[in-house]
Amino acid sequence: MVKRVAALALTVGLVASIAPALISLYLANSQSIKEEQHYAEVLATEVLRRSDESSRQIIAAIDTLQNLDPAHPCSAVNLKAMADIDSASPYLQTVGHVRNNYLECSAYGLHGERFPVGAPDYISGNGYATRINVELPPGSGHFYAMSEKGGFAAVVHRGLSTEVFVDDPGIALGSFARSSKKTLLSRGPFDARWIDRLGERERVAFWGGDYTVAIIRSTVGDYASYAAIPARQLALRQQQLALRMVPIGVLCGLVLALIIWRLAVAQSSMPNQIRAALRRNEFFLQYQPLVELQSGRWVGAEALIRWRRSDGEWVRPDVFIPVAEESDLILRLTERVLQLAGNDMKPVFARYPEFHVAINVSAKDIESPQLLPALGNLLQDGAAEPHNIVIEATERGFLDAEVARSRVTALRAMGCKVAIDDFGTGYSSLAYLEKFAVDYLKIDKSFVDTLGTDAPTSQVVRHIIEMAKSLNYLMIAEGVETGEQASFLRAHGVQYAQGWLFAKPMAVSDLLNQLATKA
Ligand code: G
Ligand code: G
Ligand code: MN
Repeated sequence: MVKRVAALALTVGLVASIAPALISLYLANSQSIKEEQHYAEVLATEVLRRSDESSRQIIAAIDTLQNLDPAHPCSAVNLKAMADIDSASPYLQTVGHVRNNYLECSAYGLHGERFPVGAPDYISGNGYATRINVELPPGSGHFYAMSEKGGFAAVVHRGLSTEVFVDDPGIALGSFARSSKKTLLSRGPFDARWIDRLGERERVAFWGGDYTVAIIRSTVGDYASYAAIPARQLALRQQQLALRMVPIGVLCGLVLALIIWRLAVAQSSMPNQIRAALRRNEFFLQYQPLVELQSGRWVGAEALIRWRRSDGEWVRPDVFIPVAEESDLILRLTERVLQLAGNDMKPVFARYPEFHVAINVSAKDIESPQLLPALGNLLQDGAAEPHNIVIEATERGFLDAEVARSRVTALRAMGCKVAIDDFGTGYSSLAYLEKFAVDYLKIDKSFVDTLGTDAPTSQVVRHIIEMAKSLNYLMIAEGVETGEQASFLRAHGVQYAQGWLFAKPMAVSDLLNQLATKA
């Protein structure tokens, strides 16, 4: 029972502690994807800002250049104007004039040997011819991008829009022309399929398999800027976030598991276990014979409750009786004991009509109005006659002398006998002894143990015996283990005894067998 509850609590607890960890891992992952997409958007926004600004300056510069004298594009006046534009446009490397794919002059002046710039890579919808890889001056190893319209051109540094500080050199940044789908200034790999993800939208962010990608459309020109962060960055972010979140999840899980464990333990508390044991019929009785000291005959037996769990474990009465006594469960236990004793003893009384069974009752039973009706049922079933029943109550049962008096009187009026159990160990107010009579006084084992020793309490037995005699009570000595103890008690007029010297508690079948020779 306890093992089953423990196993259940363990299983539920395990699930309860793992689930939050898994959930936090899942949350860490989706949160990481969100954060990563946000970072990609921040980068794409910066690329776009730079692209837009350089586009504006290119457009403004070329617009201004269109006003220059096209017949003498490289005149001194024009060169002066170019230098002015150049110094006013921080994003522009220079401005100049192109004819037949040669840069003839620029803000730097006339180029004696005109610089070849190659054919345009691409011409935009509004007539800008774009070259994205122009070496200036030729052989210098410095490459630029060039936009040209009507022979006038603006030159920008190739890294202008993409030299954004990033924490992973693997991050791809750039812009692409939307109509021609060609990449403009960019660095790192670019996947043409990303363009389709943007479609006609202003911006997108998505997980593209190997990259976390964000794309934002320009409002200045026919292009969009993008940032693509390699998968390893996402994995890294997820790992870091998981390292922070999973322990919290595990902690939540442990707290949850603890709560569940406590609930399970409460559910399996002793009172609940007793209730379950009553339902499952795990209680039964053993009987310890009561011996007449003069003759050695067995004249009765004390019913002692036993609890064997379904898993075979025995629970001692000293463990569960006090718990049952704290709640009203003891009433149900006593009721069960009366039923069991009735069934068990029926064949015994049939063969030995004078034999008796002693039933232990608690203080609560004495106070309860249930006790007499329960006994009445037993007698009505024909299982026993009143004189076959002895009710054993400890002195605690007589604390409320008035209630005890009416109950004991009623029991004896029915014809049952009453015994004071564990005499001398309890509250011993003894006041009740003046108010009503009982039949037996059971001398507690602790006093019997002292017989023949020089313990100071060894004298108590003599006094108890004297008192019982003067009150005309029959005496039962408990826990008799040696022949010397038995001899002493017999010599001092104690009529009955129980103890291992005679017999240990036994099953009713053993009792019936042994009665053949002992009755
Ligand atoms: O022999 P055993 O270990 O069972 O006895 C332990 C204690 O439990 C004894 O004090 C005995 O009186 C008590 N006890 C045994 N059976 C019952 C019972 O049916 N009802 C009550 N109230 N006490 C019992
Ligand atoms: O308090 P009550 O009389 O109900 O308790 C009886 C208890 O004493 C039972 O647990 C029973 O097993 C135990 N018992 C009975 N006889 C002996 C005995 O001779 N020696 C010991 N040690 N215990 C005994
Ligand atoms: Mn008893």
